Amino acid sequence: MREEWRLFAAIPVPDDVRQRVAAAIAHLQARGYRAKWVDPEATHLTVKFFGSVATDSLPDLTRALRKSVTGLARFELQVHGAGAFPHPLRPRVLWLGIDGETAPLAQLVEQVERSAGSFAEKTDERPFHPHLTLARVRPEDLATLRALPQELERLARLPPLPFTVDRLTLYRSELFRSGPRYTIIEEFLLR
Ligand code: 2AM
Repeated sequence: MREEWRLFAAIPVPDDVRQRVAAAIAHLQARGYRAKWVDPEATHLTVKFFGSVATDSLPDLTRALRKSVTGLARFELQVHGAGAFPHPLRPRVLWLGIDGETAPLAQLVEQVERSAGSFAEKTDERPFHPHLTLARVRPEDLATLRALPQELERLARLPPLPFTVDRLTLYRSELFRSGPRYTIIEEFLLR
């Protein structure tokens, strides 16, 4: 049978950003919030989720991703802001926001979409909204998220935390009962 891997392309983040995610999670947990928290060590900024891709296509996909970063220089982003998808009053995903040099980020996203978008299992029509996921909210968690808009505002007031984007990484995601495990397939360095 032909093998398929669950793949996504993302920007890896440095230690201090992972620590910011861990601190935000600890803050919300201390409020008694329950949710499916991410492992802060696995934090990344998703650029493109491909879903299941035949392993036969990996050479073509990596070639397409390499092409998509060609000519792009490193840039600076910041962790800043916090929110919930689709809305703080109907939360399904809790996140920390991203700002800074969002123009080169948008260019990277556009070039990845143009070069490699056809490898995705499904097309995602939603506009790209850069974020670092903190948690996924299950229906049974909702009652624990007291005063969520106010808590998100509190997290949003933390000082912006800058980091450098110097690469795009192709990850494989394997889902286990204990949570997802991400492994690096290939890295594409920016200039
Ligand atoms: P996230 O960036 O909001 O956390 C690996 O699953 C990564 O791809 C996750 O970080 C996840 O979301 C992102 N992703 C985007 N679309 C997805 C989808 N339809 N299913 C699973 N993960 C998705």
